[in-house]
Amino acid sequence: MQFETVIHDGTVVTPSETFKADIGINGGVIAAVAERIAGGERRIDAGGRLVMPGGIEGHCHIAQESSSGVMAADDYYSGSVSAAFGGNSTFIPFAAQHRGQSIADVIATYDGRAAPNSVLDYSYHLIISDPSPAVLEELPGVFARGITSFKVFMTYDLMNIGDAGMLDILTIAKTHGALTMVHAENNEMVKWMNRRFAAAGLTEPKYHALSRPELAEEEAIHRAVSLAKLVDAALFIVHVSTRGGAEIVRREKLAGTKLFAETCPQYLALTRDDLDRPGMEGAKYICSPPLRDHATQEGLWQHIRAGTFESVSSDHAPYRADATGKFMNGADAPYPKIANGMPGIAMRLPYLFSEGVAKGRITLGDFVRLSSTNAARVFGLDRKGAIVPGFDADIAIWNPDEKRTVTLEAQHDNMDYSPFEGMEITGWPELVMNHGRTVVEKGELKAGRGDGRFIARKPVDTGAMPGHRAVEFEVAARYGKEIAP
Ligand code: DUC
Ligand code: ZN
Ligand code: ZN
Ligand code: ZN
Repeated sequence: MQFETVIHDGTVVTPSETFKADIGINGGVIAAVAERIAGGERRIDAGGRLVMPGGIEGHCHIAQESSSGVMAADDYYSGSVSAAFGGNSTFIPFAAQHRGQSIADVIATYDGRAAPNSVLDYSYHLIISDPSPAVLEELPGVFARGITSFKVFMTYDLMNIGDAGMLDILTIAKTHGALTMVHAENNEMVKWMNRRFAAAGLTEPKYHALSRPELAEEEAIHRAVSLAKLVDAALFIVHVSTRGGAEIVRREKLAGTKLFAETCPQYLALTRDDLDRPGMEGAKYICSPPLRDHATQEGLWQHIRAGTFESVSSDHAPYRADATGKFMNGADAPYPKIANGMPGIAMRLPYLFSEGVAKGRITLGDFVRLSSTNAARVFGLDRKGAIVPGFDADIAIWNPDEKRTVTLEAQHDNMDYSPFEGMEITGWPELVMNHGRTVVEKGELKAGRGDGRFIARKPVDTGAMPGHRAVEFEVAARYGKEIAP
């Protein structure tokens, strides 16, 4: 067989195995994985390198207006370029409904933003902020288009849909095999804390963290899980930031609840002390749920190792530290009026590799699962997330020994700061491929605006519970190997 591209002499990583192999690629698809593959119109030398499935970024805010009207600094071009430089082949940003808007209008808007601009394959999670009867009627058409997940909020007055709204959506999702994602924080607790701090004149950025206590997340996660169980629907808890919340997820999964969850690098790398930097510097570290403490970081790593989380996602929410973003309401705005979120789409995988794999906290197989395979499985990308024949050639070639100090310039996004600036990283992606196209190679962008494709996703596969084990079996089965149960 003749191949368009052959990646040779690399070390291939799957969730369950690491082995030397060559990869043959034709028509954007992995056509062969074998010990030696000769020929190839293009031969890519991966000697001394790790060859892994390209990252799948399952949580990022691209070309999205927040409910208070702040536009993300990254559009589908800069967002996808930054993701690619960070080792991702595919991403799934949000298409966000504002109240009163029809879903058809939302999807058309995001198609217009994404299709002409994305250098990577993409899909959307639909954010629903207004589950009116007319909107609920539109949802089956959205699933039919291959948008099989959406996010709802339990916090923010302009987003929170209430328990009954969540039950309506969970019920429809269950009928169609869609996955409901939830931002879980108790809105009333946060608002009550905000009023108390405002009355006492405590409005600097550091009070943001205190205003959104761990209990607000833990209570909401417990409630969200209870609502999902009431109607027997699958649920995905986004950006878990507390040990208590993670413990609820772990317990429920062990009991067989159809539950998935993620955490994010910022909760592993930073603490609420970063909000107390001089002047208004702390505003750069305002995100929700907020940064916690060192004990939480350690606890979240333990949960990562224990399999509590399917994925580690960036929650890239890029608001510049100027009047277009963080300081939209003035340079001295009180913390409730500062945009929530921080950038990190390019740092998710280097950080996870460096602090996880290079420091011995997780295995290479864990890295592949957390960065790619599980997101593909959970979000219905049935031809992505693993290096197996028949799958898309979405591949990242990593130099596990490369050392870098993080700089803003290396992010390739439209931001004016990086919360990871100055960190020392071991391991970096050198070449990123999407559907057989080289997107990034040796620090250079090789793909063009609009080269990425919209990917229609499959329904959520709750038969894959608890997730990564099923993926291991599937990958092993394709290679004709056995894994002990
Ligand atoms: N939730 C997110 O998922 N991202 C940014 C801000 C928020 O509240
Ligand atoms: Zn959120
Ligand atoms: Zn987010
Ligand atoms: Zn496992």
